[in-house]
Amino acid sequence: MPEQTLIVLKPDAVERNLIGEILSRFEKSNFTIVKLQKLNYSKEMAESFYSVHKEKPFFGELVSYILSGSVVVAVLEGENVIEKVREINGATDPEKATKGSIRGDFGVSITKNTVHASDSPQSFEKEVKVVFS
Ligand code: FUP
Repeated sequence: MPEQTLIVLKPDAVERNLIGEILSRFEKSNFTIVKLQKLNYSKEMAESFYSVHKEKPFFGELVSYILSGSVVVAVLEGENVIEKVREINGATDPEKATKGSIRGDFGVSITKNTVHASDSPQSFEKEVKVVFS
């Protein structure tokens, strides 16, 4: 059964014209782009999207960063896509991400880490409703 995940190309990716480069990595890994849109989060969307991190010290910074510019959101589909896309993205902190991963190659900092991907089917269901509703 093909699985789906949600990815977000964050403001640092969009500002540096990395949309094509990043999407092509997912396509070359044989994942299908099912939905694709450029948009700006509202404050309500951002707080809901990141609600699992509400109590974390970095929550405010996370929300204000995702509101700082346009993003590209996409639904990707394929075998084991949730786990595979998180491998392609690399570790949360670009300094720890391997070279060849998206965050390893393009990440600026732990906040400006270029890309988001759902970490479970439950997260995907929640996140897709926030960005495609
Ligand atoms: P990930 O699933 O790899 O995106 O990482 P997390 O769910 O752990 O974190 C979500 C977002 O919070 C990350 F994209 C970056 C941000 N973050 C910080 O800004 N500081 C931290 O110490 C940890 C995460």
